[in-house]
Amino acid sequence: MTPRSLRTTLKMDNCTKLKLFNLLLILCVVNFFLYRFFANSHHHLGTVSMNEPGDNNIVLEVDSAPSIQNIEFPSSISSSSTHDIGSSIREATVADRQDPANDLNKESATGKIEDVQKLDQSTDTAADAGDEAVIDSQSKLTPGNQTLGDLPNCPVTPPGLIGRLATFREAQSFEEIGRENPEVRLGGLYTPRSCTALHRVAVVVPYRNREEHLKILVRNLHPMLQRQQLDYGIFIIDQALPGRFNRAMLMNIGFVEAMKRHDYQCAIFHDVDLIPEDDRNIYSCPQQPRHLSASIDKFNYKLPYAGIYGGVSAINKRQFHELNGFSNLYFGWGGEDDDMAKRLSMKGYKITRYPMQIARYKMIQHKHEKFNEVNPKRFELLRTTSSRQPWDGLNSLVYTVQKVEELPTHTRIQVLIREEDVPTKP
Ligand code: UD2
Ligand code: MN
Repeated sequence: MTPRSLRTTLKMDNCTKLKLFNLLLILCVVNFFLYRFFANSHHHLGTVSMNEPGDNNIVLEVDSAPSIQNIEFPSSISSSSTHDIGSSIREATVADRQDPANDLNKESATGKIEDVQKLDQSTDTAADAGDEAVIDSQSKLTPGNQTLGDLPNCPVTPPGLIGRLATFREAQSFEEIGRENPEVRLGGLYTPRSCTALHRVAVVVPYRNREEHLKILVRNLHPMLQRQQLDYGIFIIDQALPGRFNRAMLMNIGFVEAMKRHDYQCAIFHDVDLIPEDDRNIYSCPQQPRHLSASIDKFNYKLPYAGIYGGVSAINKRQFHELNGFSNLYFGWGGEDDDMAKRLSMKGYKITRYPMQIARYKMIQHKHEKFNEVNPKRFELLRTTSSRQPWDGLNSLVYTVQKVEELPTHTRIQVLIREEDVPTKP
């Protein structure tokens, strides 16, 4: 090859290389857009109607858009070999950014994040600065205004989490469960000893005559909530006979009674028969209302409808006041949770959820009780949610506390509700 022809070959090569490079660049850009397009269409839940068995469709927007982030997986979780950690899909919220559960956007020892789904793209309507009910990481207050001196704040990701849990499915006495949890104080109260909790949480359980369920619930909850390093109390609001059961009103009462006793930042409303299966399902105070029991065995670990808000839910104090709590008018089974979902949407809040792999619960099998028969008026009531909201709720509560008991595992508040005393008009 002469020097001249060599030069031509080299020149040709450079030219081809440039063309190839350009082609690759174009392919990369096209690929990027294609990926974004498919990721979006895969995760968009869109508008879904809430189909209660029977009729009545309430349309609720569940907004979502994906985003992928890289966060390292905490060693406490990745090192667990005995438990199934589940997958990493997470319906995170923008407002969750400061939330301990936010650090759970991760997967296995590789630290790889497959998917982070945002359910809540909102502009933090609820996360206003100065929201005292949201994480108050500087606070040294504990229930009862105890000062914990110079304890550091608890870490955002509790170090002792296990992941998927082997749930207890049998009951012992409350005393025995208390002995199993020696750091839980009388009344079912707990404050972490080594650090100042980031969240002060009242767990409120609407209740009547389900002692076996209650024993199983508190046996499962106490170890989990302690590992989550929360400052919490468990309040059982026990509706005395006679009268039809009113779950929503009991939750209103539980909220008021718990807040009277301690300086809680939020409430977690908890059905007695739902047993959490994963301790990464953190019972922290959310910035947007959170539906915790998204994934229940009874529903094959699928969301029955997008706007479902029954089972276990969390809301901060200020928002609950703003909503005027739950309606007091739902006597008997059904509708009260959908009424709350409508209140939330009316006020511009969005229901947020943890990923289905984490928000898992077992429901203890049961029959419907005699005094909790399906409420035939529920659909009629649901049509007037927005007009009732200003006067039907926390500001129209009428009840009598009959008895307060501080047990080793919980505070039991027995209340009498008289259906005829509950205001039905403004
Ligand atoms: C669904 C909802 C529940 C509620 C209810 C309609 C889920 C997972 N659960 O539950 O939150 O909206 O429908 O009202 O979406 N209870 C007693 N004693 C009674 C009756 C009820 O303690 O005699 C309490 C207990 O905490 C129970 C809860 O009320 O878990 C809900 O009642 P349910 O379990 O009979 O109703 P279920 O499972 O259909
Ligand atoms: Mn149930």
